[in-house]
Order: sequence, then C-alpha cells, then structure tokens
Amino acid sequence: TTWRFALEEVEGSVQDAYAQEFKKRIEEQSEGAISVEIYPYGALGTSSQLTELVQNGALELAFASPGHLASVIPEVGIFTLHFVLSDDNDINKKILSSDQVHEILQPAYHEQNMHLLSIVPEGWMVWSANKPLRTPADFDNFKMRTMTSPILTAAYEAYGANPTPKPYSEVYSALQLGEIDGQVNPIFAIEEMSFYEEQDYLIQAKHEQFISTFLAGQSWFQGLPQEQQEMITQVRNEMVDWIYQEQAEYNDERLQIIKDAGGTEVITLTNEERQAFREASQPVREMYLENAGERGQKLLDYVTTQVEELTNE
Ligand code: 6CS
Repeated sequence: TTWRFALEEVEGSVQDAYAQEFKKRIEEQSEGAISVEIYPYGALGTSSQLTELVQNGALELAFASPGHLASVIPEVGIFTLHFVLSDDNDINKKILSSDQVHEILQPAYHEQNMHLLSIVPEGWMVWSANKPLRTPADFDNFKMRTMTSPILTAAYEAYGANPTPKPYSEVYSALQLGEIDGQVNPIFAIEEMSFYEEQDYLIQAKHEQFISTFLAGQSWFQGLPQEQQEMITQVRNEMVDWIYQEQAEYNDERLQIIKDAGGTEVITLTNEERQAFREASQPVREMYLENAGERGQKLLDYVTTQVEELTNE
C-alpha cells in the first residue's frame, strides 16, 4: 500500500527532510508493506490546494502551515502571532509537542476532516527587504508578501505595512518585478528559493518561529488498522527531537551560504528594537480571538502561561 505525502516546499527543504525521514522509518517498521511517496511543492498546487486534496481524501498526508491553514482552521493562527512563543526553542519544543496543545487543536482539525499529527518548527522567521527594517515605522506602506491567512496579514497591518498575500510559488517573481518590497520566511527557505538574491537586507527580529503542521486526512486515518495508526504516532513522537536539531542545522548552513555569496547584509535587532515590535503586535491577539473563539482563547492562555512558567524555571 502507498501513502502519498505532499509538501509545501521543494526538494532539499526542511519539510522534505522530515518527509524523507518519516518515509524511511515507516518503510523500515512496516518491513516494506507500506511505501511512502513524497510529492515536493509544485506538482500538486499551492498550500491551500494541498489542504483541499487532503480534506477530499485525494492525499493521505501533507504539511499545512498555519500561515495558510488558518484561513480554514482559525485556531492555528496562534502560530502566526508575533512574540507569543519563547525566544528559547527548547521551551517551544515542550509546548508545541505537549498533549495539551494537540488536544485543544485536534477537534478543530477533525471538524475539517483532517487529523493533526505533529507541530513542526522550521526556524525563526526573517524579514528580507531592500531597506533596513528596525522600527515599526520602517514598515509604513511597505509591501510585505505574507502567507494567505487574514490573521497573519493583520500582524503586518499592525506595523503599518501593506501586506500582500501570495502563494509561495509567486514570491520570487513578485520580488523580481518589484510587486512587493519584501517577504518573510525562515533562512533555509530564503536561500533555497533565492529570495536573498533580490534583496539587500535580511533582518532577524526573532518575532515568530515558522511553524508547520503535519497532518493526515481524518477519514483515511480513522480507517487505518490500529497498528498502523500507532506506528504513525510512534514515528511522529520519535521525530520530535530529530527535526528540532535538523531544522537548526539547515538554517545555520544556509545562512552561511548567503553570507558567503555576499551582497546581503544581515541585521539582528536588539532587544530594545524588538520591544517596539512586541508592543505594536499586542492588539492582533484580539483579532485572533475574534476569529478563533473559545478554543483560541484556551490555546492562547495555555501557551502564554507555559512560556512564562518554563522561562522562570
Ligand atoms: O512562505 C510560504 O508560503 C511557505 N514558506 C515555507 C518556508 N514553507 C511553506 C510555506 O507555504
């Protein structure tokens, strides 16, 4: 039997690394009874189209990032809010892999005929631009390409930017044609998609971790024999530490490639500079709660309390 696994990213990406490792482990554990076929970004369509294919049962497994997915499941929009997670990824790992977060989100996935398998981090979001972005005022009318969920675009409106949602596949040409002034993605993606070639500055504000979610079609998952469901859950659990380390290496190595290529200045905001963005980002939480309702409130409360508690430990 074959499980089809679609990615929102091209070959050589963090999602590809995850999928290759998942494939290896499942094929080994099932002793060849299951084969996993990976579909990198492109062939099957945009992120939103992949999500629809999973919902319709045309695909078994896929990645769906909250930046797009929150249009369908507003609750996951929490991961596109700025300055909600910790600066410390060990803390984020504990929170994002916790049963509590999965238990709050799972019914929201089920309502959309999807089953949440894992919450996967892919590195800090980094702004790319042709001017330094050091204060919210620098975003005034800045045409920032964002992923497509309205909760995400609100985060940039809060800084005074002019968010321009587009699918991932359209970003490079939009930069080339000057249709957008900048975009935001983790370093590995900025390197792999050549975005840095069109931009003079990379700005590290550590405002948000890029999060994706690994999911299955709910009807399909429900219909699997129990031992296969357990195999997926076990592999998923075993891969939590693995992917945290892997994504960090990807981002470190790709940053070096960008630096070696020259022509792009890397700016790291000070804590003082970050504070201005932190303050400007707070009202977006209200907008998130209006969209994500009671479950959103529960999730935001849980995550913020956990960040506080684990930071003080
Ligand atoms: O910017 C985007 O749309 C995409 N960025 C990454 C790193 N992964 C998937 C997502 O669709």
